[in-house]
Amino acid sequence: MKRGINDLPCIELRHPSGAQLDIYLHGAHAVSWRSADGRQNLFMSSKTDFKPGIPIRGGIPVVFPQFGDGPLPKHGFARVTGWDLLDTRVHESGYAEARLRLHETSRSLEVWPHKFSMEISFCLKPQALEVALEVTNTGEGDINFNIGLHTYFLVDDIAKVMVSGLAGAKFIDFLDSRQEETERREKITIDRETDRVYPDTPDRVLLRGIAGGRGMAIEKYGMRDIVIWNPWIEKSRRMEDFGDLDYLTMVCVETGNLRGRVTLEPDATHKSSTKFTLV
Ligand code: TA6
Repeated sequence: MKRGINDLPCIELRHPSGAQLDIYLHGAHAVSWRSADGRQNLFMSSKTDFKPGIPIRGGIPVVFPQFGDGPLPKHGFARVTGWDLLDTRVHESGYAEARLRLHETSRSLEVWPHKFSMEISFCLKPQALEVALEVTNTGEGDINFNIGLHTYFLVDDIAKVMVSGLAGAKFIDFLDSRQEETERREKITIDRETDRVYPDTPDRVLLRGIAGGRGMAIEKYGMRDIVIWNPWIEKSRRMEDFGDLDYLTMVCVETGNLRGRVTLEPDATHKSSTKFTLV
C-alpha cells in the first residue's frame, strides 16, 4: 500500500508479467491499469479531485446502490466511501488479486437504511482484468439496488472508436425522448454526446479504438445492462473535473444492473462481474 495523491491510500497490484493495477481505497477506485505490454487502458481526467466524499473522474467507478440521479448521491455512495483492504496475493494459477470490502456506515444508513456487506475483487492477468462484485444482505428486510462498473476506457481518438455486439438491442437515449428504440448499427460509433442505456443485452461486446490501436472484449456475468457514454464538447466544458478536450480520448462502456435493479432477501448474496480482455 502506498500513499497516493493527497496522501490517500492506494494499492499497487502487480502481476509477474509487469501488468499493474492501482486502486485507491477511496471508492475501491481503480485509477490505472497497465497491461503487460506497458500500455495504459483506463482514462483518467487530469482535473479530477482525490478527496474523501468526492468521486474520482475516470478509471473504474463502482456504482452502488443507485445508478444515475435519485435520492442518494449520484451513482450511489460506494464510489465516495473508503473501503477496507482484505488482501492482495498472486495465485499459483497465474493472476494477481486484490479484495476490498464495504459495509454500511453511519452515513450510509442515514441515506440508505439497510445493512449489507459488499466485496470487490480485482483479478489481474497479463492482458486481462476481471472485476467481481458480491453483495450480501446482512439486514432484516429485502434490499433493492443498482450495481455496476462505470468504466472509462482510454482511446486514441474517439473518431476511431467502435462498439460492436449490440445490433438489434433495445436502448433508451437519455438525451432524447427516453423512448425505447432499437440499435440498428453493427458498429456503434460516437460523433456527438452519447448517453444510452441498453437493458438486458448480450453478455459480450467488443470495443475497438483502445489506446495503441487495440481492442477490448468486455464480458459481463450477472449484469443485465450496458451504458455507453461520452459527454462530447459542450458537456465537457461544463464539467469542472474534466478537460475540455478529454472527450476525444475516452469512452465509458459501463456494465451492471443499471436500468434494472437487484432485490436481495435477508442473508442472500448477489454475484456479478465483468472481464476485460485486450484483443
Ligand atoms: O453513465 C452515464 C451517466 O449517468 C451520464 O448521464 C453522466 O452523468 C455520467 O454518468 C457521469 O456521471 P458522474 O456523476 O460521474 O458525473
